[in-house]
Amino acid sequence: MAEALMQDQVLPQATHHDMANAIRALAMDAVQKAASGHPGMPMGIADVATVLFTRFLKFDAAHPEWPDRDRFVLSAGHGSMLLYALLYLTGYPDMTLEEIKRFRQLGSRTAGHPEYGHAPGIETTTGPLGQGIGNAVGMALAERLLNQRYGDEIVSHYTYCLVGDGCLMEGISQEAISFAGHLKLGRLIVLFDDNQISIDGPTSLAISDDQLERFRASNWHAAAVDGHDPEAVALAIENARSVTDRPSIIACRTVIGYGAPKKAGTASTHGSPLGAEEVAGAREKLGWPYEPFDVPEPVLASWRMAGARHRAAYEKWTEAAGRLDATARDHLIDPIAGKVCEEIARTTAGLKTDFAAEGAKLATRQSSQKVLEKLMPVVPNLIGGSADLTGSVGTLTKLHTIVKPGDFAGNYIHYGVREHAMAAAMNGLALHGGIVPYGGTFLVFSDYCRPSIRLSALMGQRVVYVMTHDSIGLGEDGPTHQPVEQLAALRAMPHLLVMRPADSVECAECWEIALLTDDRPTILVLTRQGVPLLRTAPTTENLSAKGAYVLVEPEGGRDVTLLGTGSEVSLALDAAKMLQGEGIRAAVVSMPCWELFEVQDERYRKAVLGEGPRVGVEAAVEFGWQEWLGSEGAFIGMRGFGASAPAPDLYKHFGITPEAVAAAARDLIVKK
Ligand SMILES: Cc1ncc(C[n+]2csc(CCOP(=O)(O)OP(=O)(O)O)c2C)c(N)n1
Repeated sequence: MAEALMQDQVLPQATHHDMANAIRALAMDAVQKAASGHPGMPMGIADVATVLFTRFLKFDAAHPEWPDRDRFVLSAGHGSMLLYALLYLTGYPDMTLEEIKRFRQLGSRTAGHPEYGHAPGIETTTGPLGQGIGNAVGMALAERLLNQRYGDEIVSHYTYCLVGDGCLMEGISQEAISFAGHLKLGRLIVLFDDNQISIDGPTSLAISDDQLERFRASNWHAAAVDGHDPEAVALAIENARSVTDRPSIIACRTVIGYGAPKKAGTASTHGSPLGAEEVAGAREKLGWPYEPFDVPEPVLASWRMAGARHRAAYEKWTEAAGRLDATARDHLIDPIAGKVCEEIARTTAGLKTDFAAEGAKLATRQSSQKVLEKLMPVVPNLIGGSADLTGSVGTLTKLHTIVKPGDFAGNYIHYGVREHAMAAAMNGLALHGGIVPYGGTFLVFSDYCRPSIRLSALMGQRVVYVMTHDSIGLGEDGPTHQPVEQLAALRAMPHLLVMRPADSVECAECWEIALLTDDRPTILVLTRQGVPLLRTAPTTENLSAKGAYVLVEPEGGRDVTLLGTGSEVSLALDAAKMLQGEGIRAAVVSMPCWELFEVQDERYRKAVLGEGPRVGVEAAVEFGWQEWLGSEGAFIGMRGFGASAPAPDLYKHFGITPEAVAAAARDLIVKK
């Protein structure tokens, strides 16, 4: 009822049709000017978007960072002009008409696909189809988790997600849908642009699913409407909002390129400019006689009213949030703010001392679990989980409680065997604010999450991936489970921190870095097998933060430098001891994080790497090691896939041994 009144306030001057046409016109004009882009989707879904943004979506364009705003995720990111038009029309200050005119140009806020951080109101980066719906599930989950902690006055909002046929064809959508239905995320409402067209033509070329039945089978409320009937759309959204124990999907039947006289309803409107003639024809057909980029004042004013209509709600919220204590308020945006940073550092320092005192041989996955157990009380809203490998990856501690369907008091999520959706949902959790997500699986299955990891990196989100069973060291499960190329592939990804700690002390240091780095994701690459403690006298300084450091410096200068990561650092140490017995002076360097080492100053890097010959050792492929070893160096590692056998046998079989490292060092010294 309250929403209906709002509608009256919003639309005194312009009709729904004109408001929707403003979106259509901006989309076709911007694509036409850029000579590239996707006009069809925004033109087709304009009616639905107008209903959503003028009658339902809780937001205040002047305060885009309002933590309790509804989230709108454009999963079908190719329809970016829809989002840009909406942001401009509703009055987001950074989305000017100039930006719309600079659609897809270098340095504009209006990139080809929506880029998180380019302008407020872009809630996530989308474009790779299906990712947005995964993010939306994470955001809707974040809302429920924080609602449970802060109450309705502070956190109570919806997540709306616009998907196309493409998003629903992607496999990740199945994982996300199934997970959201299981958790009973009633505040998640998916709007499906059911236009039955994709790039190749009609969707019937490739799919004949009953989409709504598919959602219903996963415990969703599902409805279908005519997406060009605003009242029907409004009623469907109203109904969806009243369903509190299930997420909802509304299939909105639309015509792609609506209004284009010849091309509407065809794939030709999907991803190319309509052409001058068709644009002129659309203007006529839609009854939009205005110049390109011209939105007449009454229409713009109505849109601007829509963008400001929740100002009072925003102010009420600000007042309520003002009554929270300052720390709680800060943590609503960033749980690792203020004192928490110091406490993390203090906790990891204490852990390092304890690990050193115990001197135990531990798998780094076990060390990680111990670190987590100590960090849990320090970091509010550190939300853990695993894709059905909880016991193996050490992501659960005795301090955790489990998030259950409809009950969000817990802080540990059983994501099920859904690695891809786990990673996409973690992006959503992080983007929402108020939560630091981490989640675990085996390193080899990073391939199953890679598209979402890439978006964590592109968006600079603090997501911590706990990836264990990191080499042939996992043993008997064999080559399907033994990563060999994943480290290289992950290191190739810009802006991602790949950390492979060598022992418990490094593990504590890497966790500290992961949590204190608020603008990029981290992958913690951890062993299944036990590794000895190497840092027997840990420094208070976080040595892993430099990416690589000298673990052993021989007296009297170096003959050779042995470089290793993770479980192979101890092999390098053993090799150094062997060489020492022969009078060869070998330094040992641990390299837990290449990306951090790369940005150290040249002097430090040179000092660590040494002048002489170098041998690298890592139970993975050589790709990338050339950077550290130079053309003269030697590498001991994997040259192909692994095998099924006990780990010690595999290390011998593949020649990744201290003897092999020592032999390579001798060879290099002789050659020199
Ligand atoms: C993962 C992924 N695969 C392929 C593409 C390329 N692509 C962009 S849009 C699209 C078709 C999408 O069809 P639909 O969702 O129906 O959008 P519409 O045609 O309605 O605009 C494809 C294949 C992509 N962006 N992401």
